[in-house]
Amino acid sequence: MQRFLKLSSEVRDGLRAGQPVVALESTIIAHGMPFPENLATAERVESIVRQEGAIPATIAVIGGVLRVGLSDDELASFAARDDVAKVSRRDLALIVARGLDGATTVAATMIIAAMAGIETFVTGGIGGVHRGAPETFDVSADLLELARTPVAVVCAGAKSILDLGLTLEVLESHGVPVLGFGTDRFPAFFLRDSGYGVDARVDSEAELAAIVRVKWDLGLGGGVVVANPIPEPAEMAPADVDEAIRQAVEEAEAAGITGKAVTPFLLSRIESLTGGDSLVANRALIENNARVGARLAKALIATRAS
Ligand code: PSU
Ligand code: MN
Repeated sequence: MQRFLKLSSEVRDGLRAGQPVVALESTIIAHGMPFPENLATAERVESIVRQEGAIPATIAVIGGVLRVGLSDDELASFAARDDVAKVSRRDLALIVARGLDGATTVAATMIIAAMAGIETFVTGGIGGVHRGAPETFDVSADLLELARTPVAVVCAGAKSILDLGLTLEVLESHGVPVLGFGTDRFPAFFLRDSGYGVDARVDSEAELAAIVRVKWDLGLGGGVVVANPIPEPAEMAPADVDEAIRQAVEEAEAAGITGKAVTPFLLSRIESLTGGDSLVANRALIENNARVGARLAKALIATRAS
């Protein structure tokens, strides 16, 4: 598989030298946030990871090559273009075989991070079980990837465009630990508490790293969800979030949106329906995740040495 994979020289040298590296996804850039806020956020996240002493590795498919670590121009191009495919596990072979460009979801980013030897991945929110899934079967491939691919995913939980109760049930079925960072509540992206609990509250990056390392050393494999709530000052009003999500879900159903188009449709409608508010919150939570992720990557390196 190494023939399909290309690491930037910074990422390659860093991994060889045992430095902490943090994977970042590109679907959030190409399909999760509007231009130019997506580019500003992606650049800011990379710079926070650096400030914390880790190397950022944004992951995407370019010309059919699995790329780990993008140049500034490549990042800017993914942010500005509107013709980049959304690539999850099932799309990877097709996009690579045809030599196309693709933005990687949480699932596809985990796969490529693991190929490259990166253990920590920072994003905003993971995909999950959609509302109405008992009828539609719409369950994000992110959850199945978390079940099988050994990467720790730092996120602010998931948006309640999803059925978060069912999402947590599926994670449990597949043996994916959901660790609350400094909280015993599962966060709902814009909100610090979804109404559901986590498996365990963990208060330091060192303990997160210890749990993740033991999971892999036990041979259990698979991912871990590190659920890091949005900082309090950036939290949105629950009533505003609930109403925007209710309306967005209703519009998606009325418009007959299905498959991989569902999540991008809902995200963009929520942005419009909440005005600029959701974007400000989005940015605050992912920057917060970048800080925790970089520290977790460092702590994971320390557990290797011992
Ligand atoms: N949720 C968000 N923002 C995002 C996504 C999800 O709050 O940008 C993106 C991520 O890339 C995630 C993908 O992996 O959507 C999930 O898509 P789907 O539901 O089609 O599996
Ligand atoms: Mn889906």
